[in-house]
Amino acid sequence: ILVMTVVATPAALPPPDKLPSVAEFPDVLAMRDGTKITSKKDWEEKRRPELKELFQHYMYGRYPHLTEPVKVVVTEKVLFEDTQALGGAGTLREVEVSFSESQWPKIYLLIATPNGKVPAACFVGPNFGGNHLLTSHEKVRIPTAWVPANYPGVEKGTNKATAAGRGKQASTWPLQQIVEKGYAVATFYCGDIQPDRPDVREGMRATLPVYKGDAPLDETATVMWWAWGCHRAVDFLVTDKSIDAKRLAVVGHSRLGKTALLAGAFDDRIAVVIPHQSGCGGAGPSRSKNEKAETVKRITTAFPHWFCGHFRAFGSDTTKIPFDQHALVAICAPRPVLLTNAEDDQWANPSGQFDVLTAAAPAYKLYGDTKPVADKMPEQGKLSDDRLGYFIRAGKHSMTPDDWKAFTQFADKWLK
Ligand code: GTR
Repeated sequence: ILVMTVVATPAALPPPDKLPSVAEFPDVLAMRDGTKITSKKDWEEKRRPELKELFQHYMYGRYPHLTEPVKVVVTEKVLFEDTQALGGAGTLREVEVSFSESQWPKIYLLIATPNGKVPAACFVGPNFGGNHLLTSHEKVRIPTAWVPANYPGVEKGTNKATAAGRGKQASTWPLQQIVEKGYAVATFYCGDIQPDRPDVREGMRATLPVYKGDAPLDETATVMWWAWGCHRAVDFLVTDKSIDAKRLAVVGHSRLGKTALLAGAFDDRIAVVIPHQSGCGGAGPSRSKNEKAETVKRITTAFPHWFCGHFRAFGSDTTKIPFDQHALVAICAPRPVLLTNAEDDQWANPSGQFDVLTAAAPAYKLYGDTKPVADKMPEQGKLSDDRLGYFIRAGKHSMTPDDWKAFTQFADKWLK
């Protein structure tokens, strides 16, 4: 499988403190020089590339391995396949995906496909602690990479996953429920691409140069690495005959929801984008009116590695950010995006996320959808399945079988 060689051209952009202050969301259709975009053509040729450049430079860091033309060749090996898994409803397998550069870490895709219903539309996304947490199937590989200490079955003091974790988070990616709805699902451990900790040249970050002083302020940050990993999973899925390459939906929860949105924005092969409770740095606005929500200052302090150095520099003055998160949603246009939330999870800013959808709508209108988003936030438990969709349920910060009901219901409209 051979993948693109795009060369990014870092533009001369001012440092964060030299940018003009804009109190509201910057107009998604206005270029930095003030030119207003009125056609799909100019959006695609001018504003969309400008936004992609701005998001790399000021927030997520550069899209990996494009500054030099590097070929990302992916090869795969099936580690196991069980055609009678998931109560007989599906086939479960795990595929080892490796890259052309042999020193790069591998990813391990756990794939469930609905028996008798292939090629199937497929949900794809990273998981937090390893594939083995999502099923008790004993063939599923235990990660060997660093895993966070607070996950089930992780050995004390060593950050090593063990078999004691098998199936302990099965409700977060309910494989059987998904295949019973006729969908395939593919997931991988995010830490195989990039372990979730700062300042260590490990995972894919080990492929970056080591600097004597500080790293460049637009160096690829962890959320961008994870999004890149999603794209590498997509590289495999589009070649697999049990998957319908035209019907892929990217899903992720929380920090991995931020990842899902970025992955969708930067890869047009992804047909539907579902960031779940993604909050600040994802579908939550940086210019927030919700006082209970996480702020840019807070997130860049607590998780300095998720975003690039420039983003940290905005600190408490988010008015200088030359975009807001509506622009990341807009980059996905005209592809459907579903933002899902929970009432008790104000930290992820559910109402701010609805504002983000509304502010992204002008880009979608360029594609002829005259009403891409609901007039107001839908009531609890009721899916708004517009092209810019929204769902909020009761309860807390988690990804549950009920959330997956909303995801598959949205997919029933946009991927069937
Ligand atoms: C929190 C963080 C959120 C969200 C969450 C998660 O601590 O503040 O932005 O990413 O972690 O990933 O569960």
